[in-house]
Amino acid sequence: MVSTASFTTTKSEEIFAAAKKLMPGGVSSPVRAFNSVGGQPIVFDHVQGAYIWDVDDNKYIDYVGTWGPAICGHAHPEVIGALHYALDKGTSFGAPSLQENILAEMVIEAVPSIEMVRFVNSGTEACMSVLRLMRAFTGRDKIIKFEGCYHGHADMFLVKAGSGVATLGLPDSPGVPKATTSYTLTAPYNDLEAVKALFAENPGEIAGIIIEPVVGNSGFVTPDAGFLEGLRELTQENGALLVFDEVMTGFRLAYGGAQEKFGITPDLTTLGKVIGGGLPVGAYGGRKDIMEKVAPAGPMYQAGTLSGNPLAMTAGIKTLELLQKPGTYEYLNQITQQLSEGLLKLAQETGHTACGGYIGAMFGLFFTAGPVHNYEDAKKSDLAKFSSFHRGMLERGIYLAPSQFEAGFTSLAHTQDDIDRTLSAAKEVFSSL
Ligand code: KE4
Repeated sequence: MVSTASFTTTKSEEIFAAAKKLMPGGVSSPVRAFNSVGGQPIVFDHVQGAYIWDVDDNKYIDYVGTWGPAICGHAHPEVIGALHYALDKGTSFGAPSLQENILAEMVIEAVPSIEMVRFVNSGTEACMSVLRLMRAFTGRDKIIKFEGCYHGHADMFLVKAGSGVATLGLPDSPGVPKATTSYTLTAPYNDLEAVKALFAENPGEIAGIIIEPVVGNSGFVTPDAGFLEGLRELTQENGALLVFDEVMTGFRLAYGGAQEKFGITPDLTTLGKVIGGGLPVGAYGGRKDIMEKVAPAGPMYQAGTLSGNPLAMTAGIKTLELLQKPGTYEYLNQITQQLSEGLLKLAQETGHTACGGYIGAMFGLFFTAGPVHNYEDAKKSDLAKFSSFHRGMLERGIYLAPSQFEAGFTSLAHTQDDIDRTLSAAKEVFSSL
């Protein structure tokens, strides 16, 4: 156990101070700046398995996992080994490669809705491309998203978005023309009546719905019974498409993602994070009749210099091979259940009001009685207490997502001892709050 007295972040402070002069907020992505939890962001030196070492040589048990990709553990020797081999053959071709076929076959075989797939370089790119495809296929312009869900930073999604937008308390983002978001309709998560009303108010104009089937960007929020099924029926009744944004849940809740877990088949799915094994990959895929609209098979244009690059494909292939091993999701579910239920039990035993849960290798905790059904509920939780909890855990060598509006991630590298150590740190912190 790290002793809080010895916890120093001198080098992190120096490096981060310099970073702020070079890059906006000192980061390459806003949530990393710790703005919502306060205190000194940790500058990483290296990662391995379930662990992080910072530039001051503090070691942490990591529950962010670079926001999802590290589900097999950081720097998995088999992924690194495969990359060394691939590196000697070049870093990018800008031309077809066998690796793209292999990863495409694995994704198609794994994800129930995907008959054909296109690789891109991020979840944002996957979501913005799938939005264009929804519109191209239906000939309609309007879409429905849910408050507190995050589908990357493309203009049309920056409406009541979650993740870093929520973390920074941004109403939305400047620089996004009203015209761009005028076709983006929103509803509260888990509110089927609100969605029905939107279809009634916009007959024949809604291309489809895009949703996080389990939300990780308002904190961890699960769909109420019947909600996803209701969306599937509503979209079919209205000639609209249903898109599951599984950038976060894909290969994390089950090998076939949330759609396998819940038995709902969307028309299109977006992926990212895990399928890149830590290198930049996003993907969108689904029904063949829809995907064949995508250039050059069809007229809907989307392109990318580094899309499908052999290094990222290699890391993705090896990662999915590792996830295919028998017992993977039973293990992930078991350790995540122990962690999630252990945190809730300790919070309540130490007099804190808390709620939360887990599915597969994803979990969340709110300081409120709950249940948290949507973003409005999440915002009512005790954000100040979350910040103190985050800081206390960090000082004890436990690295949690630096925002209440994010989810936590476990990996195959987390051991029983890691979970036990995390819970004993949490007991100390809860008792100190
Ligand atoms: P990227 O462009 O960051 O690869 O993916 C965007 C995205 C799309 N859809 C969902 C459901 C997502 O969770 C994300 C990105 N997730 C955030 C964490 N909540 C990435 C971390 C960050 O923004 O720094």
